[in-house]
Amino acid sequence: MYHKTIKPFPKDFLWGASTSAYQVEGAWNEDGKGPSVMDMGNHPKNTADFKVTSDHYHHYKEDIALLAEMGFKVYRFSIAWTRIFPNGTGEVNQNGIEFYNNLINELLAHNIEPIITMYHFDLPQALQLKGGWSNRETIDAFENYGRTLFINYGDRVKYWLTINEQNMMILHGSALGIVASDGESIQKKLYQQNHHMLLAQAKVMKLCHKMCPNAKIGPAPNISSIYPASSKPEDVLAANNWSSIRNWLYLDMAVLGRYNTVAWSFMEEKGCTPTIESGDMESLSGAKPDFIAFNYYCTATVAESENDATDKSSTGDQQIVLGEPGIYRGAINSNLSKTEFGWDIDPVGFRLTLRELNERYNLPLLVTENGLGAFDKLEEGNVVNDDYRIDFLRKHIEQAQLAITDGVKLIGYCPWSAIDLVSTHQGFQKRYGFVYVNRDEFDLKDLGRIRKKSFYWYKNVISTNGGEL
Ligand code: BGP
Repeated sequence: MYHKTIKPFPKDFLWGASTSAYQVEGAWNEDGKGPSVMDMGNHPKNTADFKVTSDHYHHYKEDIALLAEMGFKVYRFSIAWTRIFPNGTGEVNQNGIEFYNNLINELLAHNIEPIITMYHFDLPQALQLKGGWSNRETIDAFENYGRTLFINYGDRVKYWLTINEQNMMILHGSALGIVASDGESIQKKLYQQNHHMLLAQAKVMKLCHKMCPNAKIGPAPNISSIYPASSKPEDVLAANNWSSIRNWLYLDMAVLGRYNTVAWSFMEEKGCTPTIESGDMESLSGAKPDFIAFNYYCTATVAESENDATDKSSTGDQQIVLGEPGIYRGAINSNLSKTEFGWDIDPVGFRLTLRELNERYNLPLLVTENGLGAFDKLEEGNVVNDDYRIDFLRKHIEQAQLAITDGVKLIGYCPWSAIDLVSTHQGFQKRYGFVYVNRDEFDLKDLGRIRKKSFYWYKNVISTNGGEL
């Protein structure tokens, strides 16, 4: 649709950017922090580990000053569960409580609203050893952790996100370093874990509304529109299959309190429907989010499954689609270019995704990740000319504005990432930030902070409220 007049971004639009604790903080075993599954060395050995990362734990004041300089209205970060509860449950670690108190206060002192992700892939290792999300006790541990966060930070924090990319943890756990492959029963196990995470999320949303009536809470999956490889009806059906399994399974439950029917029939077909205990469905339908936060990197394109041994399962990368035997297979979209890391670039697909979410759920939307991973180069005179990132973000923000003009209730945009940090499985060489962190894969150098060209560009975007892109 071509619009004669493009609507401006709303006056109170939440411009900012995102990080996650295990990828940015470092200080992995300091001040009483317990180990998380991410600290247990699951990352590929030729990439940086998560021990020091960007050392934000020791640089947070300097980092927040930089975010303030860009004019951020919000900053989306995650709390490391293991700083609050080193063992996932039990005794609270006061040093951890204090670190996030300081972080939140520092942000507010700079007029930046915190948006907190409660859990971003880094499950406490102590819980993992007791079965992790397969164990229903982890649901209670998450609720207890949520309660502790609301008690300590609920007086100042208005925006909460429950679980980052639950769908990617279930579909691509090994790419994220969080699930060991475990033979044939793995899918059954994963969808049971998924059910428990959905329950944990519902409980925490309910609790948040009870304890912090002025705060808002929502899920934060990775959502993308799915294209059929052709107009062949079987391809279109395959796209519908993948969308139900990848997207709507998670959001239908979070928003509508029910299992998506196609996703359920997929689980039946694969013999991996979860065991649902009495009271579970009431808990799930009794909680409602205030908004939907979602991460968008690119669309996916799929074709009809061949239903033979040539169908492959997706594993290696959270954005590269291979397929699901008997359900769909990944296809190449020749209309799209790719990033240096092989991810499709699709700004128009971003507008489509926003529209689909808006139509399906009619809730305010918050973009909590979107961005370009690239091999940035620090050039002479300490400059980083990341014009490719500016181009990527500009095109996506343009499409976000068109989506707003289409009628989508978009409340904010937080690209990935505020500053450079360690990628999920491709180390420090894959950079996303507005701020360059001076270290290499293994050489920590001085960890200095250097403003990239995109830093100045984004500052102007924010100060003109998207008027100048
Ligand atoms: C999302 C995660 C982030 C982040 C981002 C970029 O899946 O929520 O934690 O890292 O993707 O991915 P990567 O680091 O693999 O490039």
